[in-house]
Amino acid sequence: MENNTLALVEEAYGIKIIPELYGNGHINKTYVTETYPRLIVQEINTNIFKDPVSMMKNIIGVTEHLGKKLRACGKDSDRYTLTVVPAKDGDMYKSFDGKFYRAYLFIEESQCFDMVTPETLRLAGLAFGEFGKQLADFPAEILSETIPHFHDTPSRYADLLTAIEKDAVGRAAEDEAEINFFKEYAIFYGTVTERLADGRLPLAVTHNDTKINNILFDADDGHPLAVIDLDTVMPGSRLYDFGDALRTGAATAAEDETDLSLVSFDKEKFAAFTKGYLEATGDAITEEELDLLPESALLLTLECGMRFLTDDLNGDVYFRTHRPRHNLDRARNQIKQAQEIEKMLPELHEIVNNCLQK
Ligand code: ADP
Ligand code: GN1
Ligand code: MG
Repeated sequence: MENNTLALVEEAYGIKIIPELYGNGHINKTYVTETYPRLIVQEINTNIFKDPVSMMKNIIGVTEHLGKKLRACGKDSDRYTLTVVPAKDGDMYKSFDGKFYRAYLFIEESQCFDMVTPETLRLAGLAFGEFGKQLADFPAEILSETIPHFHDTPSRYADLLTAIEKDAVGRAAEDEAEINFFKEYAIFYGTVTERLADGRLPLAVTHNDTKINNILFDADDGHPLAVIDLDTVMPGSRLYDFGDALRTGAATAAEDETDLSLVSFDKEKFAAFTKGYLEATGDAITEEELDLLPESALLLTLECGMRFLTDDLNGDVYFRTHRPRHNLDRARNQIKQAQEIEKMLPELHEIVNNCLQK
């Protein structure tokens, strides 16, 4: 945030901001206030979220819905869900240069993790499962699609093909091996979208960005507090939430680890998350969804890998990068993880069956 804009944001909220980026998110710019009660202040990435006003409407609707339910059972909604803090004259602050800023109450004494233990992952399964359950009666029709075709994997594949064709920064020849890898899976990409389209899979209000660092845990006892990063809450498939949580939660290395010998998929963590998730979702989950849980981890890993490779080909215009060719490193990492998941699919199905029998 440039200093003159920063001062205006401070004025709009009556706060003082620490002028350093906070957290590990790839999309928005996140800051914390110096003043108490502390707030999280985010500059919304409007290259990605083209309609921030509708997005905030979604978030306010969802957090009020969750907040009401929490308060009804005696829980502190300021701690167990995000709470939007309005600016002096509106839900957000729009700066003179067209940037949008929003604020949330900072959930104190919390922590988030990029890598977790199986027990923490079981709790994350409960938290994401419960999140979906609490939103089952949210009127999906009032939600705007904040990023069209977000988890439409065939459309992500089409984006990759377009990026290869354009070759905007001349990297296509160098990325040939990775490109060929993703081409081999073309018929698999419709696994969820085709079944949503013909009704074999149900639509639900889903989070759509269930990266494991999008849950805040209690710093004291390690229990899940709030599911955060609600920018992509939209109608979708529960398989997106399940698969993406495992893509990150059961990873054996960081998403950008370049020593690929370290990159695999942890079956014990898969089992732990599945146990928690199925306990929370109970009867709401259908047979068809259960049958595809292992494939969803593969699909979401392939999809994210394609998105990283597409961004590398487009010249790093979407995900925040911290070093040259960072997106290519991330894509290679996801390729290795996808290869490992694919080999494990029969065992992962067995794990799901075991969880169902208990
Ligand atoms: P991004 O969309 O860029 O991933 P997030 O909304 O996930 O942004 O926020 C980035 C980081 O900021 C989170 O990973 C978490 O560490 C921290 N964070 C976000 N909201 C809160 C909050 N209300 N209280 C405490 N920390 C938060
Ligand atoms: C982004 O915002 P963040 O860092 O939680 C991205 C996800 C990707 C993820 C990959 C809105 O998530 O879809 O899976 O990076 N969010 C958006 O790390 O594109
Ligand atoms: Mg995030």
